[in-house]
Amino acid sequence: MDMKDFRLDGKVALITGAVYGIGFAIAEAYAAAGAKIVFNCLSEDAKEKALASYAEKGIDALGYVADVTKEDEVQAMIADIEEKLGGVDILVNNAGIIKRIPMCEMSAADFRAVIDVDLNAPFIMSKAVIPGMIKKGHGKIINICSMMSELGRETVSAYAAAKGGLKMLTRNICSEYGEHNIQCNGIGPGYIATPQTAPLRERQPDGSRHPFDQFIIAKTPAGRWGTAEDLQGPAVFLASDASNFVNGHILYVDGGILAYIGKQPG
Ligand code: NAP
Ligand code: GCO
Repeated sequence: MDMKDFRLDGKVALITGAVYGIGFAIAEAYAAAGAKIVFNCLSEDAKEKALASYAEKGIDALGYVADVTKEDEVQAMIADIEEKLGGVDILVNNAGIIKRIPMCEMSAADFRAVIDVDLNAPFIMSKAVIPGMIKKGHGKIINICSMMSELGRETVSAYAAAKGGLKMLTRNICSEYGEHNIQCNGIGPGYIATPQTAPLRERQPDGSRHPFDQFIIAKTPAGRWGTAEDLQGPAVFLASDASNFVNGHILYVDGGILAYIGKQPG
């Protein structure tokens, strides 16, 4: 066992939606491990802001404006990466949205929008990079799943359906392309303090913690929300040669939520 197996030197890593939050933290860790960072986002403004954020960290990232749900934009981005950098070695399907609406009040359009970004897009992205990975003789695809890949809760029907589907897409890519030395695994973060969960942590008018914030603290053996940095080590492991015989696995990084019935109230 050589510790260099945990390095990413010489690898090109594309992390979708990596302008802040979990994606940005994963990109930071990959850069520290030696990878060339590539990201996409939805606007020139977001790209410029992200490039500045990366530069502040000493990371010379390559950014694209590309909507992960638009196959033509994705194909053009991947073709340009192949021309400029020789293709993608590591893909992290990180870009995602959530719409917290009771199912019977949710429009079909809203349901489809969540499925489009959180499930259809990882299919589009993976389909775009796998041919190049086959030519290279190796590849890593990491899908950012969720507690909702295993559990439901009120108001997140579309998100849970998407993340449950993403778990099975992960296993199917493993099944279909493992023979090409492509490993496809998932990371299932617990409740992480990012802009996506900010509404669940807002202080109440009386200054008390949000009820959901208190609920998550009681449900998490670690007794805290996760940080994007908590995901960095697992993400580097799954992108590195150290995990070449790990395939089709969802690595839950949740502080123990899935193992725990929850703290007794009072
Ligand atoms: P976030 O703060 O909402 O960031 C998501 C990023 O994805 C944003 O930059 C967003 O762009 C981008 N994005 C959305 N739709 C896109 C599209 N069509 N094309 C390109 N980029 C797009 O989310 P996060 O908390 O960092 O979560 C990142 C991933 O982890 C998501 O897949 C999420 O479901 C998953 N996750 C999060 C948690 C958590 O507790 N935070 C836990 C488990 C799993 P804009 O900035 O333009 O909106
Ligand atoms: C929610 C949260 C969660 C987290 C994450 C948990 O409303 O329940 O947004 O879904 O984002 O997916 O793993």
